[in-house]
Amino acid sequence: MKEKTFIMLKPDVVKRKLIGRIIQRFEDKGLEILEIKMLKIPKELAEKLYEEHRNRDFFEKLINFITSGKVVVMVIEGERAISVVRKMMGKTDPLEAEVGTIRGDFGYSTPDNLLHASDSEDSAKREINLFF
Ligand code: FUP
Repeated sequence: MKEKTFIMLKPDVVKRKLIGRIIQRFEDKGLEILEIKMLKIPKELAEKLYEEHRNRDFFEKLINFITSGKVVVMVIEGERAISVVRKMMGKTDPLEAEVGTIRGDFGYSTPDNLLHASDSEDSAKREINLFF
């Protein structure tokens, strides 16, 4: 069944000029980009996106990073897109992420771990509605 998922390329991707190479991977895989835009996220919106982490010790650092520069947000569609994109993204900590995943190939630290992608149908709906 076709699914839509929400992806955000974080400020490290924009600063490191990796936007094209990362989007290329999704297109090469056969996923379709339905929506795309670039923006600097207001603090309140960043806090909403990451509200499940509000009480974690890394929350402030995460919000500061996400609002430190422009991000690219996308809606991507494809067969089982949510889990396919999560697999392509790799584990949260790029040092743990498998080689061949985006975080495994391009990342070396957190919270600048390149991208965010929805982890369930409910979060995909919620996150798409926050940005589009
Ligand atoms: P993920 O779904 O892989 O992006 O991971 P989480 O939703 O668990 O975490 C969201 C973001 O919080 C991560 F991308 C980076 C940051 N984070 C940390 O900085 N330290 C942690 O221990 C966990 C998450």
